[in-house]
Amino acid sequence: MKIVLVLLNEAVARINKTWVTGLGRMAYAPTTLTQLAALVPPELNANIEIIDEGVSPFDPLTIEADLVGLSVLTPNAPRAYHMAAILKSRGITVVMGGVHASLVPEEMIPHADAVVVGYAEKSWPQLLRDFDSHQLKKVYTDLEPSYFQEKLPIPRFDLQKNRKYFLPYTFEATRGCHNRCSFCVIASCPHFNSFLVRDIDQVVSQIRQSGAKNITFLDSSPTENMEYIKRLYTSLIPLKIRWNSSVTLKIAEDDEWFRLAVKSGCKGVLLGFESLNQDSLTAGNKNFNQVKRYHELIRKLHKHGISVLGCFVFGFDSDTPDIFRRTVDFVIKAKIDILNFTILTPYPQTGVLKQLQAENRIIETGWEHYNGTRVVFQPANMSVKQLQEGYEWACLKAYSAGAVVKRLMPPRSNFAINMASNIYFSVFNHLRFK
Ligand code: B12
Ligand code: SF4
Repeated sequence: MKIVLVLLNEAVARINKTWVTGLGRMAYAPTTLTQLAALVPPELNANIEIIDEGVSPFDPLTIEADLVGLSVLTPNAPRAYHMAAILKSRGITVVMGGVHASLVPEEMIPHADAVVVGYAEKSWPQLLRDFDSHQLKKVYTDLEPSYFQEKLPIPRFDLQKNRKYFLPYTFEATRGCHNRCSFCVIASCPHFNSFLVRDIDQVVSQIRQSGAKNITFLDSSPTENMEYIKRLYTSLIPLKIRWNSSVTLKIAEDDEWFRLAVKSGCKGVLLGFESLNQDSLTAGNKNFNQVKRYHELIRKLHKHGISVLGCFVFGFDSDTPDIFRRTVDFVIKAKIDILNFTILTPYPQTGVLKQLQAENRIIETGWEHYNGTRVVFQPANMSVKQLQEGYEWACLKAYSAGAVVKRLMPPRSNFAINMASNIYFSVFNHLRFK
């Protein structure tokens, strides 16, 4: 049996430049495909191929497979449906899973031979056994995600094009989140919002087995359980690795977090600042972020040799047209190492979507526009054009040569990798917006 697992990425595919995919993602590899590949039952003797569209093209017209598994985030759904039609016309069985499958399974069902809802550690191996015995069902759902605490196989890094990523080794220690930010899919989707932790010995053992010395945790919000995370960091110390992970601003005053993070090899954190408007944070149900503490926290992280990937969202109801200039000025002054700006996007099931629908403010329903770079709703305090143009201006300005130099100089820890990432994102933004 030949199985091909594909992680679609319409952003890279849309640019359609071989050298963009050739360059590779200047960041981490996804973990979805390597994990799904590891779950394929050994008795099926399957030949498995994984394709991350972020770094390799995928052509449904030429791919050879018995079964193609498509991992679908919302902006990729229309392409997934188009590709599924081609694959099915060639007699290839199409299975769809991923966040969009879990948010709106009913939409996906007509396009796929089978849809996997929620996490797939139990359902995916069962689906493959059913396929092998010609008993494929239409929908598979893991109702009890407690298997995350069980022993899981090590991700199949051997199938991944490791050389195409800066950080090929990605892991998970926790899943889900306790918080309920109104714009976040993890918060609103019942399949993903329970906070789960893995057995620390297993996490450590998987990292050790992989032989990786530079890893990334793709957990949504691992610092939700500080007691757990400090035990994890303590167990990472003997591995002598370097690691990156997302965190929330809840770490700000926890000196022990800093001590253990540094001692265990923390080199970078992803921080969802989201906004410089405290009112927007309150409306988004994320007012544990205190804007007045941002500068101090970034300084503290830099002092400890930890780089910051700062995420900001534009288009909250309290945002006025000055938000773009204010944010760019802030990120330069605060010297944030790497930036991710997005436009507020009302993903299925989120509180933001419910509010905008109730107020009749959705102006675009095509999922291909729901990629965080397009305005799909009527903003409250500016026009659609102002939000779209202000967002693109902010991306280009914050990644302009002058701004990059101001943000990264004088050189701090991780200077070379941060500079390389900034150059990549700067070029990527020009391709997207110019
Ligand atoms: C790493 C990551 C990325 C990576 C890789 C994407 C990926 N799918 O792995 C990159 C950088 C490419 C990325 C990009 C984006 N991301 Co992202 N990303 C994440 C993050 C932090 C972790 C994903 C992950 O690895 N989870 C762990 C794995 C094991 O879980 P999983 O992918 O869900 O897979 C499990 C199941 O879903 C299922 N499954 C998944 N696919 C398939 C396929 C088959 C065939 C089967 C059987 C099962 C199956 O089985 C897996 C094992 O249980 C999540 C947050 C989160 N914690 O999920 C956000 C998240 C998925 N991203 C999100 C968003 C918004 C984006 C962007 C639009 C952001 C942006 N504006 O730039 C882009 C879209 C890119 C594009 N245009 O295609 C949203 C999802 C929105 C949505 N409705 O789809 C999330 C949930 C963040 C959030 N809190 O809102 N992202
Ligand atoms: S803290 Fe992060 S992962 Fe948790 S609900 Fe808010 S945005 Fe989502």
